[in-house]
Amino acid sequence: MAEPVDPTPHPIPAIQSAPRVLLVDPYVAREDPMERKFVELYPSLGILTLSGWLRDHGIRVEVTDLTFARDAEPVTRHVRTFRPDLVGVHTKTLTMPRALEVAARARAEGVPVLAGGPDSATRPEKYLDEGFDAVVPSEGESTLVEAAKRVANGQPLAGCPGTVVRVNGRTVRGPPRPFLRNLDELPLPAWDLIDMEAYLSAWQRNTGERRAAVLTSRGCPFDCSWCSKPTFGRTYRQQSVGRVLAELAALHDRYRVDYVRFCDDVFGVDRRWLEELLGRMITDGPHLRFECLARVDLLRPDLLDRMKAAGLQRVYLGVESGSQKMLDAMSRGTRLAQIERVAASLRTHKVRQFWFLMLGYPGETLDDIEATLQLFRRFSPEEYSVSIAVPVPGTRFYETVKDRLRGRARSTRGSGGASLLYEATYPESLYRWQQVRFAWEARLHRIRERFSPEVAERLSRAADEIHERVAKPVLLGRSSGAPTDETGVVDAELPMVANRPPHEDPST
Ligand code: B12
Ligand code: SF4
Repeated sequence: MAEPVDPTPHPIPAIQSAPRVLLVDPYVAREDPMERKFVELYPSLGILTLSGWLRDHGIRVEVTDLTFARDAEPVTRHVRTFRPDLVGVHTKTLTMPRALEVAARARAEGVPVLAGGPDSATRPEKYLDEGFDAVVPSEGESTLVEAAKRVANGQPLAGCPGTVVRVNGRTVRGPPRPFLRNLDELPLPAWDLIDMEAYLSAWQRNTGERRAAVLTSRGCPFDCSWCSKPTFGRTYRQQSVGRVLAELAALHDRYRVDYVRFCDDVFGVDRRWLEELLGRMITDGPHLRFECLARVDLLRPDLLDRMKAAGLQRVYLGVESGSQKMLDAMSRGTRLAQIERVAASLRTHKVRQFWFLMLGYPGETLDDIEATLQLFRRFSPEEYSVSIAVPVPGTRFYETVKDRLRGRARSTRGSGGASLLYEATYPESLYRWQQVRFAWEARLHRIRERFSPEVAERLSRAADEIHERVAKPVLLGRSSGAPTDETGVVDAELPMVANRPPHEDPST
């Protein structure tokens, strides 16, 4: 296989008439309460890849990354100095208020604004209502090049393939734009346009490692019923091993990166591809430590040996439930036996495991939740997140429960998973209580490891007793005197689980 040529750095074409685009990541870390507790800072790969692509296509591009800023003021300054033809904003549900502010600032300077990214892809109308000139609800590279040229040439955006715009109050969708077929055409992310050192030294201070994010594929071929895949849908495209190694080498050589998070929805869908990558990482380097999201049906024990040898430190696993019935209901396509085998094998290989668990999916009974807790107890993952199922528009899960939505405002963290958004089998307080049981179980595990297994065992039994004799009857409304919520079911005030969901969805 031919090695792809490292396409960066790209000299900016010295043509004065080249269209100018300013891309903005509106995420301000200091405003994010999660970020104060846990470091999980990576620059947006969407912004960086788009930037590299635009440069390759003769467009002058700069980036305002608000991650380390105090507010959105740098946007105004940057628009005034750079004088772009177009401002493009990356959107997530969490950052919508800031994205709207960025749009207002750009418009105040007379510059049209485009939105792209997962939140605007799910609800483009909202962004158009709030002052954006267009939304790009899918893969952005080619669409942004065409949009920039149109704007610079004074042509309308209406009808541009891959866009959604308003014309005389009507929402007009341009024809769909085909996905890029060959992901090796993508340039390396334009790391030089942001302050990479700020990210890397934040990681270094907190973990001793210089960590960066890498994406080797786009999309996911699986079909879990609650998973929302707004931008890339069910398509699946993979970069070549050579292209991935070129990116790893560039991060290592230019930025002294020594730890990589593979951000693919599912890392290593293609077994042969993964084998080749691991082999080359082991023999040729760069020798980096890494973490990834994986599916239990793909992580075979012999593969784990190779992954460990290549530097694997941590795996995120979408375990979801300890009940086969629920895994089937979610169309996970995984078996309990696979979860058990992988969890045991990761322990043997001394690879940290982060489990994603979900409560409250339709059809789940208390016995199913108990089965999940027992599985959790048996394998005691080092890290976990247990969320309450979030019906995201566009998913089969959403379609199933859309007549039972509780009409709550969307959580600003997107699929927050901390509250119940539809009328499920049990009251929200029951799920919150179950989350507390998982948190308690995780603490007991630490006691078991550090102090005394006997004490942990006794506390574990006591917790089960409290659940059976007190919590369950109270929360299911079988005792009087407890406050009830709007559905008439008992709703006790329960603490939130204090673990971090670094990611709710997709959770493989
Ligand atoms: C890696 C990742 C992370 C990493 C890195 C985050 C980062 N800085 O980008 C970490 C773990 C830190 C993270 C954190 C969070 N994440 Co996250 N993350 C992802 C993941 C798996 C990949 C993102 C990625 O790199 N994609 C690859 C790039 C190339 O795609 P892209 O960003 O979508 O960009 C393309 C298009 O959208 C479009 N585009 C994007 N922006 C723009 C702008 C313009 C102008 C245009 C024209 C086009 C355009 O073109 C791009 C190239 O084709 C996605 C799932 C996914 N498959 O996308 C979730 C995802 C983006 N995360 C999500 C969430 C909820 C979060 C958190 C809020 C979770 C939490 N509990 O804290 C935080 C937010 C933190 C933050 N900084 O914003 C949700 C967002 C849902 C939503 N509606 O907002 C997603 C979609 C997962 C999901 N399905 O729920 N995340
Ligand atoms: S949850 Fe993971 S495996 Fe399932 S469809 Fe979503 S991205 Fe794919």
